[in-house]
Amino acid sequence: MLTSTIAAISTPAGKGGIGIIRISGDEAMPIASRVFTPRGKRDLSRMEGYTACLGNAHTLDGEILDQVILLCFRAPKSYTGEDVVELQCHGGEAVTEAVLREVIDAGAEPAGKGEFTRRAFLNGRISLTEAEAVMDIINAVSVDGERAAASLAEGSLARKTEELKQDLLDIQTQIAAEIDFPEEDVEEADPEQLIADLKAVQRELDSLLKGYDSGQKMLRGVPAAIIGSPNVGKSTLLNLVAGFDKAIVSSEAGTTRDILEERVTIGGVTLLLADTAGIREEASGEIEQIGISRAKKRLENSNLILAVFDQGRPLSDDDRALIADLKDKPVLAILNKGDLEEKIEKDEIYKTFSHVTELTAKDPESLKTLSQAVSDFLGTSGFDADAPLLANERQRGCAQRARQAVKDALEGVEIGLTLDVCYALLDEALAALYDLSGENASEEVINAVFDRFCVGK
Ligand SMILES: Nc1nc2c(ncn2[C@@H]2O[C@H](COP(=O)(O)OP(=O)(O)OP(=O)(O)O)[C@@H](O)[C@H]2O)c(=O)[nH]1
Ligand SMILES: [Mg+2]
Repeated sequence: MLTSTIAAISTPAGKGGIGIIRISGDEAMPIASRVFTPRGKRDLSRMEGYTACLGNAHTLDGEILDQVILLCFRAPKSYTGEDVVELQCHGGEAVTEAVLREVIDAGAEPAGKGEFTRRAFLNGRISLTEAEAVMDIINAVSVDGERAAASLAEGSLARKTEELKQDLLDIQTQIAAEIDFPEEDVEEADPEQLIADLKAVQRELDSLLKGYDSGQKMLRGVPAAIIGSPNVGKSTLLNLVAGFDKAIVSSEAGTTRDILEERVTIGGVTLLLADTAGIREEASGEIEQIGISRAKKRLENSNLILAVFDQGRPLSDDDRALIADLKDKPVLAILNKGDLEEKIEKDEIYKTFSHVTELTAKDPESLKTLSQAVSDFLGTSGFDADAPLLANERQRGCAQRARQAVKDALEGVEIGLTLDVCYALLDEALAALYDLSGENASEEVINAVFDRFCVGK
């Protein structure tokens, strides 16, 4: 299977300046030479790695398709670790597809999902966590998220995992000496030292796990909704964050009906932010009623709810009903219309919600206040994009297993269990870390990882 030569379009579908066809495998260059003719005299079979060549891509019959640049990478110094040829086409999608078809007819196999990256992993070019990071970069929604994914791809998590494995192996060596040569007091393990070492590893794992949630928010964005009674200024708030007049604003109650969604970046985090219909008991008709039930549904699926209230009037029955509904939800309460004379019962809001911010959505200056409040709420203000990060549930599960085993070992030592029990628990922790980096990951795990990829990566 690994010896076949594969090909796919590696640029996203759609219109773009260039389209890249990537070919990887022993036959990459021989196949490319069947559909590519250099401008000048050049022997492609002797082309060196990291060099480029201008020429024409053509059908096997010689009909010219496009002017392309051929890039040559030689094994093992390529993305996959194999010979790789990339053809950069300048025509549109149709041309790129036509060239790929010829490449396939010339002997390449269509690449499966993530197959280039899978080969990179199987050839030892990258660890499983780095492979996963490749996909996280493709899907990252915010700039900080992208930086975090890039740092993963450079191996920050792989290095951290490596360090932790080494620490555990060192501890095991200490213990093994004690188990194997109980008589010799030269090698005796100091229980204080052992406990301190285990605690240090546990702390590292704790901090990895603790960073998981904020990392996820950075990588994937946070589904968020603006909720409130009619006319409190929800749409004005959406427009403030979006930076343009996305939603209709009017002094009429019940303006917004459909859910309006906008991807916005605020306080470094990307929110998938929805403006919703004002929720009230007495809706004016069927359409508003439908809007309200959509708003309620959206509220359930949001990890951040911006609950808006109007400071310029006392709380209404609708406001109070909403407050009761929102009690145990992830709410950042917004007291809007700070420019008006205060008539609202602020205490009730502050009493119910632990995160409250006061602003004036009409005033662009309020964006700063909101940014700060959002990043405080999400706990992302101190996010370090360069720190090692667990990128997905699979990785989190492995780290969790390792942490549990280390914790058990630590407790074992503290209550005086025999050292071989501790040794076995550390074996378990190590196995979890090996799973994390993919060193002994099963076929099933590897397949699951690469199934999430798209073709061409
Ligand atoms: N004084 C003042 N008026 C505001 C502020 N924010 C919004 N408004 C006004 O409040 C009215 C309602 O604003 P919208 O943004 O349409 O309110 P909404 O909550 O989306 O209303 P519905 O879609 O009907 O539920 C408009 O006349 C806005 O100009 C503010 O900060 N101060
Ligand atoms: Mg509205």
